[in-house]
Amino acid sequence: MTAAPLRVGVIGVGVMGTDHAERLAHRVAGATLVAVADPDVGRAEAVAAQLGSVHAYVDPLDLVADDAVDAVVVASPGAFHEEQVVACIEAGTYALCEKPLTVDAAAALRVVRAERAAGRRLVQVGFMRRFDPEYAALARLLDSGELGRPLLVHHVHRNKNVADWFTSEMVVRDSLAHEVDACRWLFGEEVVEITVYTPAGRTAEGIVDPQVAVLRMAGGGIATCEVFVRSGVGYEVRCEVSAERGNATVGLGGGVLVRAASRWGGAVPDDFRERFAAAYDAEVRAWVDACRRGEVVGPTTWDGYAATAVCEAGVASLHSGSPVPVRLEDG
Ligand code: ISE
Repeated sequence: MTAAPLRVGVIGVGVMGTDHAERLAHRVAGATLVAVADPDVGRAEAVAAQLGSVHAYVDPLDLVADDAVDAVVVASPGAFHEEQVVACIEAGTYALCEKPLTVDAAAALRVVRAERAAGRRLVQVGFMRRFDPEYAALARLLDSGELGRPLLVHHVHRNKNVADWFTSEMVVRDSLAHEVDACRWLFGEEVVEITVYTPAGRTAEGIVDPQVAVLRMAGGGIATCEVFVRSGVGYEVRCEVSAERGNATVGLGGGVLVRAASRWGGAVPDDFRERFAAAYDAEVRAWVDACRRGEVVGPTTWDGYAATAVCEAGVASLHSGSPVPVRLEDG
């Protein structure tokens, strides 16, 4: 581990980028936020001014080229990730790329190949659930073999609401992407087929919502994933695994569950920044610590590619209503 702090730049200071910039500025030991970039120069300057002596860039590639930047968090919209992450790889700069790695599978595969050509890992993909204490405990429990082989996984993923520019395809690519990664991680296998079902005739404010995806895993396991982005309730993420010798559930917590006055329940957080605050902190801390040791940990570009490929097939299934096979290309 080097004694010097890791000098980090953040590309894209929308909701998630600003959250990461604040985290890096205030809550991650061993990291210093040195730069932000956003095409909205007013926004970049406002975040920079608020967080100390931080340089504001308009062009993200100028941030990557800055010698004072050791590592980059890529939190721009997914359509820009390929160019920005590949620029980091070519500069030999560590990157933590928010999910999805890219919007389409061909682009994700190009990122996998660019990193392979560099000859070493430089990219961590931001599937933060792997750093959530409850999910991590669930993965360890499954790894221990105590419950035997996982057979079924049931996911619930509900947002209170989403922006008016959110589309039906984004329910798959942006939201379901988390469940796809969680399934690959918990089963330890690739997804071989996806079917996306929708309640007949229901669209809400122009998008097909909720959606239910059924994933078939290479080893025969099955996952069901409800994604409901305008549930109106709050942010709810749960996962239940049925295995050969028992089952396990995470995501019911969120603090103390009260049983009183014929009522059972607790608080429901409003959004993912609150629900997964500890996971995001742990994810970014793990990334910073690894970069300072000269390593990269966590989800790989291959994980990012596989999730994107499954979601691409999911979008095809959303449109056709039929199962769509997933075929991963050799990286
Ligand atoms: C958003 O991009 C996220 O990553 C959140 O975790 C997810 O819950 C939300 O549905 C996505 O839009």
